[in-house]
Amino acid sequence: MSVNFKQHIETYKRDGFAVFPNLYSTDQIQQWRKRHAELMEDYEGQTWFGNMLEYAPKLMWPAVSHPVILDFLEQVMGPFVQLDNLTLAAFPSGSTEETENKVSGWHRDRWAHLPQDGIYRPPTASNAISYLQDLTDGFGPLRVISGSHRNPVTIEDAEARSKPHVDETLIYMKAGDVVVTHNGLIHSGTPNTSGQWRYFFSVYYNSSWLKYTDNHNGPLTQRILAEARSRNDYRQMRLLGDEPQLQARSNSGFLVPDQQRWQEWIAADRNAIKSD
Ligand SMILES: O=C(O)CCC(=O)C(=O)O
Repeated sequence: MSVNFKQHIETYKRDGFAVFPNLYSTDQIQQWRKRHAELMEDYEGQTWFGNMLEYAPKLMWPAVSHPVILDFLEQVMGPFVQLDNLTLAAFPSGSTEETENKVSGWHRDRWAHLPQDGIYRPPTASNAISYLQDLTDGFGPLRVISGSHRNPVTIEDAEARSKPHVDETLIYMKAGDVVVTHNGLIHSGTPNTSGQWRYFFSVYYNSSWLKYTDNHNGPLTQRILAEARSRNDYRQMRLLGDEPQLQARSNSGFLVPDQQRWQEWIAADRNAIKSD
């Protein structure tokens, strides 16, 4: 897979998001939808599931550890990328009259802050969002306010938080595309009026210097961690909160450019992996 990382990094820094087309296969998407339907049946109509790694480790791990997403995030966050939470949800369809001229709810994401000064700063968390169907006007596009990860954009009026915004961009994601958002980017979904479920899938990563939201202590998640440890795969271990180098790397002295250090650590992690 050839991905233009330089272009994606520039876009992400400028706009607060970057779209990676076609990262997940139709087969994966079908399996994730099927698993969601099973969970809905098991949990009597619940539609929102966090902790998805423990619910479906084999189906979910390829998304969580996707090399394109991780390579990208390591360039914008440094090699400090952990899984904060993994969510699979389905939004029911509502009527067009009720949802006319409405958005689902503008917000910045977990671990963000209100930017002050227009200057880009690396994210403390980043969301890899995808949808398990193409987003049309009926299914409801993703809406973003470009640049709001750098600028002190506020929406203080409660009613305006569910109205279209003058500076919004609508993104009609295709099934299989992944949009990676800076946690300071203001965004919103759009109410679903398609007559079908609208599936939303979020792999939310945060800095491994922070706590994480999901519970990574379940037996199935721990089995993945044990396997990563057996290969000395620090990048995969770190995703699940285990990072032997954290104390040294988070106290490195900070006397050379961060980017330079990050590349050294990324290479060191790669070289440490045991080959079979
Ligand atoms: O529904 C969507 O399209 C976006 C949802 C979202 O951004 C969120 O839940 O944080």
